[in-house]
Amino acid sequence: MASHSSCDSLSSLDPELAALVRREHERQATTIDLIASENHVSHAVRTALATLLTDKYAEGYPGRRYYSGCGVVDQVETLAITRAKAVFGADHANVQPHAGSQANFAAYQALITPGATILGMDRSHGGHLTHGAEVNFSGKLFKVATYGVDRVTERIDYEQLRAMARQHRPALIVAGASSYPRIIDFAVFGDVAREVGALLMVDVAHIAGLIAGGVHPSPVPYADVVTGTTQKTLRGPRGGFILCKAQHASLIDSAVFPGSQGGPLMHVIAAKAVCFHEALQPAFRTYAAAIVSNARVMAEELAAEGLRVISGGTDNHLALVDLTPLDMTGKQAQDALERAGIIANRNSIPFDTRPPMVAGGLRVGTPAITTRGFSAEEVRTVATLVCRVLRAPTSETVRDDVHRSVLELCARHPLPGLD
Ligand code: DSN
Repeated sequence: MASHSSCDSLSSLDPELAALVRREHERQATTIDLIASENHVSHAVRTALATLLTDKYAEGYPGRRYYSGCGVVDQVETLAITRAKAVFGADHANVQPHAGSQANFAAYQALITPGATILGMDRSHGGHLTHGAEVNFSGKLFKVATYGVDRVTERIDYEQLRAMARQHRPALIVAGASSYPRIIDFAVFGDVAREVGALLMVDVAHIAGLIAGGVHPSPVPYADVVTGTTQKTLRGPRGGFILCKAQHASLIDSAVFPGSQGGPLMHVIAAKAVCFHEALQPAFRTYAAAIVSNARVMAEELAAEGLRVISGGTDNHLALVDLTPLDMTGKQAQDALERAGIIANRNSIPFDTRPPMVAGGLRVGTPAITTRGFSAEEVRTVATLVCRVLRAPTSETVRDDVHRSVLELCARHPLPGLD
């Protein structure tokens, strides 16, 4: 275990921290991770993250830096940019955003001004904080109108989207979600944006890997700007990126630096380059397809066990469960599952009556367990374990029984990328 934790040199220098890293390794190795936004990176990504590229200040962009000594990191960043463009077929890529929120902040800054109206997906229907939530900068800086899902189908109500766009005439429409289990029709978003003279930004943070792997349609042909993160389905380091059409390139670059960030994290950009390289390999298409088929199996089994799955299933990497028929909150479900060794998160569901900290739903995703190599049959077993816990959240017998099964499954699938 110790050597796998990349912690050997830390052990003597900083035993306190090394012990914490080991504990986190142990936790990940012995639990089943169903958090839809998490994944396990490859050894190559982790190696790039741990390089001395972290030492270098490189404000600016390749060939136009503010400090000297940037010849090598220029090539690192250019490699990441070239690969990102190849993965997504984009005109331009900026790989400097430290995270998805920073990518979104920069995109807004490039495209619109404070006080402008944005039209984004309601957070309880699946939208992200940065798509206009009032507690977030996006809700404070902009006037916000929202669209959501249809009450019956629980799929995006594209007619409502069009009606809201006509009514509010937003400067920018934001597509993309954190907890929406269905394919998003970016062509319709593009059409609505054109009709009302709005720009279109698509946040693909969750589905970037599915797009790269060819199992979700790409927004690149329709969107002015696409933002994303590398750590979720794309299975790279924590970080953001922005893709855009050529005409927005200079505004996007200026909005990232100097507009909203200082020196780029060159070690993370190096790891992004590795991640984009991995995403270009044929094996990544197989991985992306397996994420989706595993999520389908998960949703089917949860439904077969009698749970209400929002929208009746999934087309992507996640499923959402409505816990109200079980008279249980998302928080209670999350805590009960964690006690049994299953890590998932409470989540608001469409038309939720509970606050987000409590929430009426549970979000489950398959990127991490697919990376660990869980077969469809094992995913089915995981779903039945989830159901057992949700049906008897306070039973110690069920908890112990499920925990034993979790440990057996985890033992069969060691954490990847640690050799
Ligand atoms: N925290 C991410 C998620 O879990 O979806 C979104 O930022």
